[in-house]
Formats: sequence, structure tokens, C-alpha cells
Amino acid sequence: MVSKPPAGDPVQDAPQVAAPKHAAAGLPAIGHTLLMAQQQMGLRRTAQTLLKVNQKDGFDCPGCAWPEGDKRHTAEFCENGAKAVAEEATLRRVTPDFFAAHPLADLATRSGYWLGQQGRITQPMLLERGALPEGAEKYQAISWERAFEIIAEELNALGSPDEALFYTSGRTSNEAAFLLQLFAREFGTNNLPDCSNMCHESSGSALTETIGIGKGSVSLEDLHQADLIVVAGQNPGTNHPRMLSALEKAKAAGAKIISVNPLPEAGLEKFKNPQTPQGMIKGAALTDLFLQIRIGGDQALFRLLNKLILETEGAVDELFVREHTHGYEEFKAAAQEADWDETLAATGLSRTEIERALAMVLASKRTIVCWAMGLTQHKHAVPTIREVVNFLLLRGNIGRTGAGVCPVRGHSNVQGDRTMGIFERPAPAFLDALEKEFGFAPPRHHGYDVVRSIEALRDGKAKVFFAMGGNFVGATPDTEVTEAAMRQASLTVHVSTKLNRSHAVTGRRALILPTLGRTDKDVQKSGKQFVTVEDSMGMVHASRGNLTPAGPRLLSEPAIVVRMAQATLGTKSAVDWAEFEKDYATIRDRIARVVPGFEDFNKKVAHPGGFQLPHGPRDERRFPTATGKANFTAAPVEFPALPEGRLLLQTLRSHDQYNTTIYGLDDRYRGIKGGRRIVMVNPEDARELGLADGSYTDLVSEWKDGVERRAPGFRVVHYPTARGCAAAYYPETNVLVPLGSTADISNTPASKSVVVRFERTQE
Ligand SMILES: Nc1nc2c(c(=O)[nH]1)N[C@H]1C(S)=C(S)[C@@H](COP(=O)(O)OP(=O)(O)OC[C@H]3O[C@@H](n4cnc5c(=O)[nH]c(N)nc54)[C@H](O)[C@@H]3O)O[C@H]1N2
Ligand SMILES: Nc1nc2c(c(=O)[nH]1)N[C@H]1C(S)=C(S)[C@@H](COP(=O)(O)OP(=O)(O)OC[C@H]3O[C@@H](n4cnc5c(=O)[nH]c(N)nc54)[C@H](O)[C@@H]3O)O[C@H]1N2
Ligand SMILES: [Mo]
Repeated sequence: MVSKPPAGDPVQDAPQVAAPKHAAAGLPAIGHTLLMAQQQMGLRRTAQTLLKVNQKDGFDCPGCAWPEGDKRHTAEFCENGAKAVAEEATLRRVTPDFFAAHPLADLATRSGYWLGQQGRITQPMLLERGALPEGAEKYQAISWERAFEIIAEELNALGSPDEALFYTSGRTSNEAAFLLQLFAREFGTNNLPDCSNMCHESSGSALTETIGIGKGSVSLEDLHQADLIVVAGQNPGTNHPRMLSALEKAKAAGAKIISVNPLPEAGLEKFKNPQTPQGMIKGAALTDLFLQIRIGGDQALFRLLNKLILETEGAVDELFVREHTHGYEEFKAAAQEADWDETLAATGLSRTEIERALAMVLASKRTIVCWAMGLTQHKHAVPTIREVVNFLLLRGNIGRTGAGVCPVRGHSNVQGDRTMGIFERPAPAFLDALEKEFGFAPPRHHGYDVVRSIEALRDGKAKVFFAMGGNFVGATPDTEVTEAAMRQASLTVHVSTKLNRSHAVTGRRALILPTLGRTDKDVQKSGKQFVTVEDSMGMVHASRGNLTPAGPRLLSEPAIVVRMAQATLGTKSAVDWAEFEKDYATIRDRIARVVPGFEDFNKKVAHPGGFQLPHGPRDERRFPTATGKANFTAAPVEFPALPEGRLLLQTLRSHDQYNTTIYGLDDRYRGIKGGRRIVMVNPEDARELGLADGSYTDLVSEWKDGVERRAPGFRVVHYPTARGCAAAYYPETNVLVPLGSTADISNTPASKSVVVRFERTQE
């Protein structure tokens, strides 16, 4: 299998390389922000939007899920938040004329960058394969009525509701998400895969089992008050830039920071806060101890730290362990087995480094561990995160000020979507509440997650694919397999703001349904609407767009679900769908009666800044697990084995992208410019493998199925990553991630541990 760089795309991928940076943000960040914003939105719209980001009467930034503090600056945005806004609020338009000029065959040759740069989609479009000769097939404008008729026709023709898949990406509001799961379940399926399956599912799996709730246990205030913050497997300088302000504040109050990462990330080294004049000039050093770990070595590291804590007189919080935990003895026995040599091999760290880390851990009374994709996307991701929980439990670091677990979420409302019931394995209590409120019997058997959805399409078990946002084809692993699977569908539907690869790889019939984004004004029969979102720390608040939408024919996400439900279920439905479209407050009234913590939703959300959802472990050290206590776990230690002549490749984000949305071709902090097909390799490894800096190599992934997956033409960049490791950007490298290579338990694609070999690029 080979993925080629698209031909016929005017964008040249010609990477140039300079030295990596050692600080994030500062003046260059502001310059880049304003330039990109102005190119997309013009001056007036730039001013109109950027001043409204994350203000209490404005919209929630469609960038990341980092929370907003209580004191807001006039410009409460970061460089990458501004890019996300500019992409959405762009003045460029994709009209029916665009589709007339670009048949499917043409769209299929374009890069994701080019597709995204064309602008906002303005009308519903339909493509029927076979209607025109191959190569000439085109999307054509249709009416909304006809679009919903087609969806209803295809859904109602299925042999079973389980042949339909309803995917959600994490920008979807609480209101739209609640309606989508309601429709899917009334239609008769729990097939509600979402981007979370590829993202923090491992965190959810690990936390639910150990502390009883799959969400982080800290607030912003806790970060400010911590003694020690461990940031493992996360690049906040690029992906959660506002987190740097919290780290800066914690440091100013005396906190220490350990970063655990195979890459030295500029944002973790030093932060030049653009909100303060002093920060702009001098900047604050953030990391006190950088543990340059080998990919996949984190479980071994935390296991050894745990053993060392256990061996230190008085280091364990005995009272907490006795009163609030379960499984301590078994865990202790396993931890005592931890071995220095094995840990040094797994992590690539030195004994001194681990001893320094231990000293900082023991000196801290309040410890927080933050993590993201560097921990979640491995085969042993779930036991790794459980080991982090063991680490915190040992010293009582859950449910007290300045301490706790902090999985830093990705998409701005991915956490809220799950709270609203977007989950293929819903809890029985949630279904009971739904049944009681709406009077129909939701299906009880589990549905497909993302990977199983692809398998179901491939095997002909699923035929209709509906996506509420996102870029399923672009974001999922094993691109060739996934694209072939998608082409077998009878109908693919994408509710989208902008074009992406998923619109170019379609089922027999394909619909594009253009929708409003966060920045757009949403007016319905009862007047101007707002929606709500939940951030990474369980705060729920309102989001109000204020821009004139991209065209008069866009529908909001809730309106699209309502009309799809009406067309599909007709008079059979037990639900009064029409009221939901008229007034979103009526959706919130229903959420209030179904989802715990949302009682008086409309009243609470009227409060500027919103409200915090309850969290047993955080609020009262109540652990709603099977044992009623916080559970220690004792899984065997695992780390990836690397055959001779191979490296472990992680697929990660550049500074100029939002997942599959590519803002530009630079990765400023890492010194890369003008191209994305690069692979970062440690100079020592490069020497041994004969990979000269600036030479071109194919990446070939090796997996037990014996299939050869190849991504050709990557420029080698000698880069100070950990030994044995390599890094290249997603989604270009998704072709290398085998569909079957997933995390145990969570089934998340192991996108951060791909075994690759290198072959000189021919041509
Ligand atoms: N601007 C911008 N913001 C975003 C996004 C975006 O694409 N652009 N995406 C959003 C989404 S959906 C998400 S989930 C988050 C993602 O946020 P991150 O998780 O920060 O994203 P990645 O680029 O995947 O970076 C993974 C980090 O983990 C490190 N890492 C890789 N493997 C290992 C390992 O085995 N151990 C350790 N300790 N570290 C490792 C990498 O070197 C890198 O620093 O960001 C969100 N915010
Ligand atoms: N190899 C590899 N693969 C990965 C990852 C990795 O690190 N490595 N990371 C994984 C992670 S963490 C995630 S979260 C997934 C992301 O997977 P997705 O969430 O599916 O992908 P995105 O690229 O975020 O989706 C972008 C598209 O969303 C649409 N969109 C944007 N805003 C809106 C809106 O307001 N409404 C609607 N309806 N549509 C909108 C636009 O059409 C845009 O093209 O990718 C995963 N895939
Ligand atoms: Mo994510």
C-alpha cells in the first residue's frame, strides 16, 4: 500500500530546516496571528471576531478544550485559537460553481491543505456515483428537503438500524450532540463512534476503572496551587497554548515542572506571555526537569517511581490509602518487582535523572499529572495511565487542592459530547433516563467505535455513514483500508463547514450538508440562539456566535438533526422534534432531566462563566467504582520492542494545523518551514541507519499482518528526539498505522508507536 503526495495540487511541499526554537509565543506569535487572520477574514471581521473569543458574552474558541480563567483579558486568545477562528470565519466560499469546476476525480487529487483553503461551503450538495462517466462525477446543488428525503430513504431501506453509523467530531455543541444520540437511539442503534475513540478513550477507560469517572479531577485553580506539575506526552505550546499561562502562574507561586517527552518542545522550555509586557521580553522558563523518554516508556517510568516511593519511609499517604483505596497490597507486590535495568532500557533515561525526578516527587505535597496523546495512543496506553493513577493515589494526590489527574482534552467540546451520550457503550443508567424521559426503548447492545465502524463498512455490515463534523477518512488509521471501506457505503453524509478529504472519498451517494460554526450567528423562530460546551475541567458555559453566516442556506447542527429525524421517523417518533429547532432552551430542558449534574440547566448556564459539573473524586473523595474506592491496579509492565534497524515512529501535530485542517506548511517552533513531508530522527540513529540530513526516505511500516504500508518521499531532519524514536506529521502518515494496531481495552489506534524501516526514495 502506498500513499502518494497528491498530484495536480498547486501547493509545493519543499521543507526547509532551521534550528528549533527554545521559547513559545511572544511577539512572532502575535505577528503570525494577525497575518493569518487578516488573509482569511479581512480587517473588519478580524477585529470583530478576535475580541469576542472566550469572552463571557462571546463564543467559545473552536480551538482546544483548555478552560477559561475567571479574569479574562480583552484578547483572550492564543495564536492557534486565532488560526482556528480565522479558518472558520474566512470570507472565502465554496459554491456550486466550485463543484462544477472540480469533479470528484479532481477533488481526490488535492491535498487537505488545498481543500481547506477553498473556504466555507454554502449549499447542500449531492453526488451520485455512476450518474456520469467515471472521472466526470460531480457534486450538484440540491434542496434541503431532497437531502433529508435521501437520508430517510437510505436509512429506512437498511436491513437493521445497526447498519447505520453516526460519527461525531468534538466541535459539536451539547445541544446538537444530545439530539444526535437521541435520534440514533430512537432509530435503533448505539453506533455512535466519535473522535474521542482516537483521542482520550484510553484516559476514559483507565480513569473510569480506577477513580470511577472518566474525566480530569483538577480545576485551573488547582494548577495554580500545585507544588509539582508533571506534563507527560503533551505539547501545550502548540496544542493548548493557554495552558502555558497556567504553568507560568504555577511557577511564579513556586511550583516545579517535570516534562516527560521524547522531544524537547519549545513551549515547555520557555513561555513568552503575550498578555504581559514583561513576559513578552524576558519570558519564563517552565521546565525544571526534562525527562527525554523513549516512546512508550512511561508505564515503566511511573512503575519504578512508585516502587521508590514505596521504599521511602513516610512517603506513602497511609491514611488516604487505607480509607479511600482498594487493591493496594496486590499493587505493592507488583511494584516491588520493578527493575532498574529494565526501566533504564524502556525509558532511555539515566539513573540520575530518575533519582532527580523522585526527589521532586517526594518534596511535593500537591502533585498534578497532565497528559495528552503521547500517553493515550499506544498499545499499552490504558495500563500506562492506570500507573499514573497509582502514582497519584500513593501520596493521596486526588481530591485535594493543587493535586489530581489532568487529561488535557483535544477538541473544544469533545468532553461535552460524551457527557451528552455520544458513546457506543452507553451506561444502562443513561439509557434508563432516556427511556423514562422520551418513552421509547433505546437499544441496549453496544455499538461500533471508530475502528469497528471501519471494519463494519469494509465487511459490508454497515452501509450508511453520517458524520456530524470532522474528517473521518482523514483522521482514521490505515488510510487505504479506510478509503476502500468508505467507498463501499451506499450513502455517506457529512455535516461540514469546510471541505476535506472525506468529501472526496464517498459512498455510492454522498451528501455535503453545510452548517453554522461557533462564530456564526444562529437565529431560529424564537430568536437568537446560543449553544453550550464543556471544557477539559468540567465547566459548562454558553457560546454565542456573532458573525453573519457564510450564506443564507446554511442550517445549524441542531436543525439538521431535527429535520433528519422528522424525515426518517415521521409520525412513528415519540419525540416532539419541531420544538427543539425553534428554541434550543427546550433541548436544554430535556438534557436537564436526563443527564446528572444538569438540573436547572437553563438557569445555571445564564450565569456568566457557566457552572461546574459535579465530580465525586474531586469534590468529596467519593469514588463511584465497582469497589466504591479508588482502585490501585497491577498490570505487567510493557514497552515497545524494536527490531534491529527500525525506529518507533510517532505521528503528531505541527504548529500550523488543527488535526486534519492544515493552516500552513510551517512548524515554527521546530524550525521546519514550507513543507510537511519530513521525518525527525536522532542524529546518532540517523548515522547508524545511513540517513543523511536532507536526504529523502520512504517510511515503511511493519506489522504482524505482513502487509507493507509505505509513505514515500520524506525529507530526513536530524533532530534531538530520544534514541530509537522518530516523528512525522499526521495525517500524512496515517497510511502507516495498521487498523488492527490499537490500544488494549480502549481500542484507540496506536498512532504514537508505529514500527518503521527506512528505504531511500527512488526518483
Ligand atoms: N493548534 C492545535 N491545537 C490542538 C490540536 C491541533 O491539531 N492543533 N488538536 C487538538 C486535539 S484533538 C488534541 S487530542 C490535542 C493533542 O495535543 P497533543 O497530545 O499535545 O498533540 P500531539 O501533537 O499528538 O503531541 C503529542 C506529544 O506527545 C509526545 N509523545 C509522543 N509519544 C510519547 C510517549 O510515548 N511518551 C511521552 N511521554 N510523550 C510522547 C510528543 O513528542 C508530543 O509532544 O490538541 C488539541 N489542540
Ligand atoms: N495518526 C494519527 N491520527 C490521529 C491522531 C494522531 O495524533 N495521529 N489524532 C487523533 C485525534 S486526537 C483526533 S481528535 C482525531 C480528529 O478527528 P476529526 O475530529 O474527525 O478531524 P478534524 O480534522 O478535527 O475535523 C476537521 C473538519 O471538521 C469540520 N468542522 C469544523 N468545524 C465544524 C463545525 O463547527 N461543525 C461541523 N459540523 N463541522 C465542522 C470541517 O469540515 C473540518 O474539515 O484524529 C485522530 N487521528
Ligand atoms: Mo483529539
